[in-house]
Amino acid sequence: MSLIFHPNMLRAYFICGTQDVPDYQLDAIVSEAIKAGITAFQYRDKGNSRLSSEQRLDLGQTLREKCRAVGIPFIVDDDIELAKALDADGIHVGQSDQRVEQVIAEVGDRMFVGLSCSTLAEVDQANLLDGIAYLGSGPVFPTQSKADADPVIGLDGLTDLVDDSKVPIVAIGGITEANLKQVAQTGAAGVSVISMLTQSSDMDQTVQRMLAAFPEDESYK
Ligand code: TZP
Ligand code: MG
Repeated sequence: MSLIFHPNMLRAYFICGTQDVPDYQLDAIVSEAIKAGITAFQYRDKGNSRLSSEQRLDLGQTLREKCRAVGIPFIVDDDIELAKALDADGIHVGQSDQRVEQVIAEVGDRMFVGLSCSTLAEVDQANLLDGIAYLGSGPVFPTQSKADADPVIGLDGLTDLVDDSKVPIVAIGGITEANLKQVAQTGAAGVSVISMLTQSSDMDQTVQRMLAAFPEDESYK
């Protein structure tokens, strides 16, 4: 059984893979983040460090079970076969990945779908579709974690996308404890982060600050 999407899942959304931390540390880091109270985890494995499909399945299974044990969604980035094999709760795709219409048609009945949108034109396109649960928008600020990131959209750019989108938006890119409150003021439902958590010296405190900046939205219940 996979979890039904809820916007509160976007409050403290952690993304990690072997491009962010060595594979032998992933399990421990994700476990620590889960213990600290993240509201979603995305397994995103890209680039040179990418594991073989067998290894991804193996590690993914471990991470998937950890998320299941505490009832937070396990989301796979851009790998429909892996998402299916791991019975993921969600799949996230970018604009240059497999077309979102195809993803919705193939797995939309068994997992929720997230889409990256960094321009108003992309949000307008997404608004025409049914079956997208949330959008991921950014980079809001410069990021060290993605070499081929789109141009920075800034807080004003993010606000425009939030105002335009018919589904909740999770902000991404360069989010730190110092800018969390400003990001929350844009109307985003939460933040998705890599380095803020992988480089945190106190994960409990970092996650608490994320949750405090994005209080649980009771109106969704
Ligand atoms: N997509 C847009 S920016 C980004 C991704 C995956 C990287 C976010 O990483 P960080 O370390 O939170 O800036
Ligand atoms: Mg992608």
